[in-house]
Amino acid sequence: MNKIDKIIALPMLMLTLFGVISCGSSKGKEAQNEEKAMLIKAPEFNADSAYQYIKEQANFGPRVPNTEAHRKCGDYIASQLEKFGAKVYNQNADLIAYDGTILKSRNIIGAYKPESKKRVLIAAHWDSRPYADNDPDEKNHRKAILGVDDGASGVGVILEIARQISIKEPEIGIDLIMFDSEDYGTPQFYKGPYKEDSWCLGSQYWGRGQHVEGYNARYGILLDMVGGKDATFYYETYSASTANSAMKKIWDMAHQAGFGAYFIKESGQEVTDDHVYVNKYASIPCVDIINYDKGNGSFVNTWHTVNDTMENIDKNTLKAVGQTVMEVIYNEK
Ligand code: AHN
Ligand code: ZN
Repeated sequence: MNKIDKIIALPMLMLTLFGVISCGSSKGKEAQNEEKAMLIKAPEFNADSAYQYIKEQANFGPRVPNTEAHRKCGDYIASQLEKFGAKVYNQNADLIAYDGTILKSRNIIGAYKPESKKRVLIAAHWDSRPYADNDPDEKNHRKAILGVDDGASGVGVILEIARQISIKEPEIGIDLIMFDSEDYGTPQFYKGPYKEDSWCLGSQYWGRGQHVEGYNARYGILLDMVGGKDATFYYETYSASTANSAMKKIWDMAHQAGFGAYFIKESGQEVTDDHVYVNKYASIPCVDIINYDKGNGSFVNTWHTVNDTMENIDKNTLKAVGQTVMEVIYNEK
């Protein structure tokens, strides 16, 4: 080999070596692309339809337990699930609030392929908070909130998923769980004795005894505040530590489906929400998709205020969440 050949050979060798090395990791890329191509495309989630289901809930007024609006909305949700061909279960229970009030509660469950052992559950809470205790105006603190983003948005997305399932079922069984009495937790103004676990009463009840004996699911997906404009969903830290693989799967799917602007791959905050009790009591890993404003270190500014109304619902967000969840469940085998 003469000198000039050596000058060429060395970089060639390096290129080859580098080629081999990068091939090693880019084989993963190719395989990844193949996997992507193998993904089943879920049916098109219709955000207009989800929006309509949110509005219908809001039209009842605040769905605070022990009120007429609450009873009527419960019937509405159950009848929608029935209309979309689900097997409907009602879990009625008297649950005790932070101040001793007995809440006539109703968890509503819509099951598809109830005989299948392969299941995923999707949940939201359907009640709305009796207090706007985060409102900047103190005079509003004892007023009930309309709970459009906080409550109705998750149920609206779930009802649209039910409608989609009624047209074309995914391969696995799905349980759509509407938890009651999530948002009757101790208000900020309360001066009485402290009571533990005052939030998420419906999911605590369900976690301690499911709607069918021997119930199990691979994992759960909880939708909470999924309708706000420019919502950002971070890795909620309880989900990250107890349901990490399901969580990653959801966020990866969101990015593949083009909704990466909503599903941020960074850790957020820990939230005491229904997913905690699904995991803690029923031992089912559960992921919370919840809008969190990381810049402000808080939920959106309409949260637990009298401004949690239809004006703040954005169909693009409903689409991002609804389509992502559908892509996830239609790709389960
Ligand atoms: C607490 O504020 C303790 N948990 C938030 C869970 C929640 C309330 N989601 C909606 N409303
Ligand atoms: Zn709330």
